[in-house]
Amino acid sequence: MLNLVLFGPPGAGKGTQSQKLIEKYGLIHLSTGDILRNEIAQGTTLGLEAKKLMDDGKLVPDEVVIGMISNKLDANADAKGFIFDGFPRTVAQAAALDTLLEEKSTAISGMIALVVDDEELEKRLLERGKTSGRPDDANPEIIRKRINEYNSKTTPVAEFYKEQDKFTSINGVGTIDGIFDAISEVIEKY
Ligand code: B4P
Repeated sequence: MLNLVLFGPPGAGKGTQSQKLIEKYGLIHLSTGDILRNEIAQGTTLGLEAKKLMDDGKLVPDEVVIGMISNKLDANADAKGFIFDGFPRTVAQAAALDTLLEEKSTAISGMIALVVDDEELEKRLLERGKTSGRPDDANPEIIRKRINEYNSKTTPVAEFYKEQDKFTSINGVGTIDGIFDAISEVIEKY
């Protein structure tokens, strides 16, 4: 089973690359951002709570996203593998994911981190904000808050996978196809 964690700051291209990877490798795409936005669109209690935090650039509580991922793993028991996009975003989420996968007699194959500088991230997110309708992409202050949340709470997740010898970083600035080729090269080695 191929279980990939695609890692990087907001706007690094995780969602963009995931779309190409699911086509090539036939994996199930689990994006906690997409699942949360779907809850918001449906107006669920969870969605309403999450919206307040997301619109303010903050992370949603660990137990909420861990529960969502657990449900998705159960619902896709016969999958060839998964791409985890935007999850885990904290060390607690990473530890919980290890436990959930162990219960299913599988594990993370590797984490691939996309490295992109802050200036480029801000540019991409503001550009997407013109058409996405996402409140968290609409203003520079919220975008900087998201990048700060990433730096304080999410960067330690890379250490978690480095300790397991499962970490690779690649340059996330360049053409979408060029970055995709670099990711594919890493995956072929798993
Ligand atoms: P996410 O939905 O994960 O959003 P993201 O970080 O903005 O996305 P991504 O990196 O995938 O960017 P994309 O490819 O689209 O999270 C949103 C919010 O949800 C979080 O702030 C948090 O509140 C909450 N949340 C989600 N998961 C959580 C968790 N596990 N725990 C707690 N809270 C959680 O790329 C961005 C733009 O760049 C696009 O417009 C794209 O076209 C462009 N782009 C991509 N690659 C490019 C390239 N190579 N060159 C130029 N532009 C490129």
